[in-house]
Amino acid sequence: MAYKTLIVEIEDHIALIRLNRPDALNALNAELLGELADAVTQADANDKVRCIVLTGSEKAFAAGADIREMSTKSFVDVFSEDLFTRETEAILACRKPIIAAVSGYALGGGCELAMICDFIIAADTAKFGQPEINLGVVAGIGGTQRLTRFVGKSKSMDMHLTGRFMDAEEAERAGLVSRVVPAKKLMEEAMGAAQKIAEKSALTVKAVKESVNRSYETTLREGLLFERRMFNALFATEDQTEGMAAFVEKREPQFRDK
Ligand code: DAK
Repeated sequence: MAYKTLIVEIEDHIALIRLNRPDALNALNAELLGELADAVTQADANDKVRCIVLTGSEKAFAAGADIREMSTKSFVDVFSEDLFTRETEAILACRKPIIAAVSGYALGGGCELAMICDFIIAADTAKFGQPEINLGVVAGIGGTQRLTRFVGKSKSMDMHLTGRFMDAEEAERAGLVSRVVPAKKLMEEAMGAAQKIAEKSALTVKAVKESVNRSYETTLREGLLFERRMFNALFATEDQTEGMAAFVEKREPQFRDK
């Protein structure tokens, strides 16, 4: 499907989704989020895709929800529409890994979108922030909850209450991003990480994603039980037999997703 606000390319088992509203610094409007939910759902259903990379432009991953589009809405509008909920739920439902490759601004909904992804690789030019307070609102796509879990209460409060931006170095120190690389190397690094994931067993990749995400949803005791059961269950797969045999035989494993 051709999109108006996205560029999607699928190559070597990786779906690269690029947000493409350059005139608005990739601000998230209803059209873009609808298209993004569709693109992620399609990639999840496509057997050729094993990993997804989500990126923006050099200047902006996304500068937030589209303030112009939101500015005329009433309580009744946002409550009735349940603004952005369906779209973000669709992205969260994706069982394949999604890497956010962030260059430039990731603000408000843009920062929240990056946090919805499975991990964030940042260019050294990246700037993260939750400046909704300057607009008289709070974050609305999970920012108060997810940022707090990533960076802790103190820094999350600081970001949400002052609206200040955090640079890539601080974001890495705080645990928001997994790696920081020079801007020129961002896509090479993100695609390289996606390629590595694409070489693994797709079954095990899904198991890892479910298990790590479980740590956000449940108690430690329940999470540990879930992990143990997942570990046990993988012994029913050919890929576990192959992975361990390959190690013992000192060769590369040939995973078949079985
Ligand atoms: N929305 C709409 N347009 C935006 C935009 C945004 N968030 N950010 C930038 N633009 C547009 C600018 O209006 C400008 O358009 P023109 O005037 O050229 O037509 C163009 O992009 C270039 O921006 P600037 O000229 O401002 O560029 P600068 O380099 O000078 O500044 C900046 C870059 C990122 C610092 C600045 O644009 C900025 O402060 N942008 C707004 C950042 C922001 O406040 N983001 C948070 C938005 S609020 C909810 C769901 C979601 C949310 C809330 C509730 N529910 C489900 C309940 C989320 C809220 C948000 O994200």
